[in-house]
Amino acid sequence: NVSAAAAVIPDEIRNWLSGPRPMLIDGKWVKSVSGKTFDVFDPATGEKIASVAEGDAADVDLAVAAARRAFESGPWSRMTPSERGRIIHRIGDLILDHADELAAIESLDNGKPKAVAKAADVTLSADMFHYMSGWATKLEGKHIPISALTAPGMEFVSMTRLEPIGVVGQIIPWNFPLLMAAWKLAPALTTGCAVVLKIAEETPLSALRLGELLIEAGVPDGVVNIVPGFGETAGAALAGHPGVDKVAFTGSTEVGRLIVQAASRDLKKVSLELGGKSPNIVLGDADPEMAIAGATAAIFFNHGQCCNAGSRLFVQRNLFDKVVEGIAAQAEKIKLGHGLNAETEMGPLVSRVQYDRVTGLLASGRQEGARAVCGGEGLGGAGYFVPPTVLVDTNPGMRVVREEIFGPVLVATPFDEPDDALIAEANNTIYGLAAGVWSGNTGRAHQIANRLRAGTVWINCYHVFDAALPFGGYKQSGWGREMGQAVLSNYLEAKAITTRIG
Ligand code: TXE
Repeated sequence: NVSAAAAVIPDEIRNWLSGPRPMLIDGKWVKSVSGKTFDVFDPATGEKIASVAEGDAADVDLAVAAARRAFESGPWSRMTPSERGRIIHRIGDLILDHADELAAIESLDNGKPKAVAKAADVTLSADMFHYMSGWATKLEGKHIPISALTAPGMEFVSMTRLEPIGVVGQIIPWNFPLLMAAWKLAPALTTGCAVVLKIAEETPLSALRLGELLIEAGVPDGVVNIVPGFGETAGAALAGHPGVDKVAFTGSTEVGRLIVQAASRDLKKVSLELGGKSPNIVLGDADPEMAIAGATAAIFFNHGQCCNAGSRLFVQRNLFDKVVEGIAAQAEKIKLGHGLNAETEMGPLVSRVQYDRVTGLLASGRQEGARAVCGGEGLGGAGYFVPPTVLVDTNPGMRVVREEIFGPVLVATPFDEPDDALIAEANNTIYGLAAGVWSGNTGRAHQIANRLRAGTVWINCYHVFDAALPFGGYKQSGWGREMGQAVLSNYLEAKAITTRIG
């Protein structure tokens, strides 16, 4: 079910990609200090589509210095909250004005269908800036009555003031390149921080285009610096840079540990959004058609390359065959192809490395005795296509059950009763990012939701994201929360000020 049609790259994007794309430092588009560039590939064909300035430690130094200047003495720190909020809101407007172009860039670079990029990635990115812009004027401290036991007879007024944490290093992955940039930049800008953003080497293009829109919106020079480059060079330099006050990272749990080590030298603040192996539980009283459609989307959306993908399906035995066959039937109808082709419903994985990782895990599943109800092997050829796969006959020790696959691969297991053993199995993972529960009995679903060790639980739905809702992980899925009011504390320091009044 793969469409062979060649993709047509829109002229404006072809022109934009015709020369090496520079990086953004101190409001200017510049080459890397080393003069080096790296190539970017279309994952549907394996062909080179662009070359991009390759940042490393020297560029990170310049970017951090620019951010420090902008934070300490630039117009940003003197701007009123309302002025800052208006600029952030304008970024959201500009993203919507350029929705079609951004979706096409995202599709070409990451592989996801353009219609999905437009409806999800671009729409949610704009909304993140719009939502966050409102908080710029609402970062309120408190007046706090104190007892001052060590100063009897004296009177005080005490208050807290919320201040930006300073210069922030942000490192993002390739699965939602524009949206991850928005999730990171919007709250940092709202709180008045200055940023160095290290974008993923697989997918640098949409965030570089976003950088142009930030300047157009009126973000002053140096407030946002965007450095494309590799993890071990640019990323590591940023995570350990003494001029950075806080590091915010989204990516693998393994690299999350390296970030913590690098940041620990000068005890930088760190927030992490890491991997997942999320349980999706279908109770015997669920509406089977709703559960089939929901579980299909839960795993196959974005080709399974979602940290919150519903990748471990537990179905009560009376519905197990029906639900698994239903998901497999839907999976077999999904049209694979180039993301820029209108009929494509699922694109390729992002890179050769990811293709090898996912197909390697599929091979381990086969060797350990898992059975593929549909899919099961990569398609080979120049593009990185893996068909939607459902595995059964698994056991809790298998690698495909334990490890985050980050591809379109579901493992499905039956259970007899929604009892303690089911909850224990659902929670039997080092991760704790998300979970789903499908049931006709909402009270029962809530009782299960309360016992799942995960930062997000969806009941009779999945992948419902909103800029107003906090998102993040329990256990090894991370530290802190993205989005909502909760993310603001990642970027703020609270200062207590006490004044003697008598
Ligand atoms: O992630 P990395 P990769 C998971 C998923 C996937 C696996 C590997 O399971 O299969 O990770 O993907 C930068 N210091 N997720 O290898 O390496 C890197 O340049 C500083 C889950 O692509 O974690 C990129 O910008 N930075 C995840 C970013 O880290 C470093 C999304 C993420 O890359 C670095 C992506 C270093 N030493 C993958 N090494 C999610 N939570 O959504 C790399 N980087």
